Amino acid sequence: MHISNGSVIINGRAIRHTERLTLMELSARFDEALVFASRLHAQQLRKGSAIPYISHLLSVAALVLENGGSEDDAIAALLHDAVEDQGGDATRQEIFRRFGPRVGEIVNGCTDADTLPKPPWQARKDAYIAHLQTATPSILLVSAADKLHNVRSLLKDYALVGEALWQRFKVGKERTLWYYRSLVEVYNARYPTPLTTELTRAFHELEALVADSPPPGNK
Ligand SMILES: [Mn+2]
Repeated sequence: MHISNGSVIINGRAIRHTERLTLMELSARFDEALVFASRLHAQQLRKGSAIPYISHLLSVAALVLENGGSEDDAIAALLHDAVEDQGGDATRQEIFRRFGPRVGEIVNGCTDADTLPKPPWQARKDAYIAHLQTATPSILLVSAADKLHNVRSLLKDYALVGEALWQRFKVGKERTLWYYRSLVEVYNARYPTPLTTELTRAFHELEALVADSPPPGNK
């Protein structure tokens, strides 16, 4: 693919250029990751819905490509929940073997628990937020794209079910919102890009929507 001039988005930033530029073409590795992710998550649904889980992985991969991610970043986006939700360390090893260490390290950086039972929620989330302080741009890109798609799903589902939405979350409304607020802060500090701006806007929309709503049955 070639384009002659103008601006391109590279790693989340608009770059002006005047020379011919060779843009990325996705290879058979990407196709392999698509099928691998689809099979791995075939039995999984999105939280509190009948939506096949692959929809989330396709959306996160699309956001990564739209925001200047590389092929490795996009493959990692397709596989970012594979270790956590589908097989733990055995799946991690298969990802390293099939897609290489660059993809494997991004998936590791997007995984907050790979043991069952998972460690306690607060310690796990505190550790994940701390880890983002030193995470690579690729990890920040995939992680922020993941959270943007989750916040968009929350906005859509809140319109459907209202405050009952929070029953899907082990720790309920306030701590779930705290987690997203903390992540948005880290992305803004470490990865100030249009993707982060969009995530921040969507999260503020969610906060405004749910502010001061009483819990269900408490009106
Ligand atoms: Mn995810």
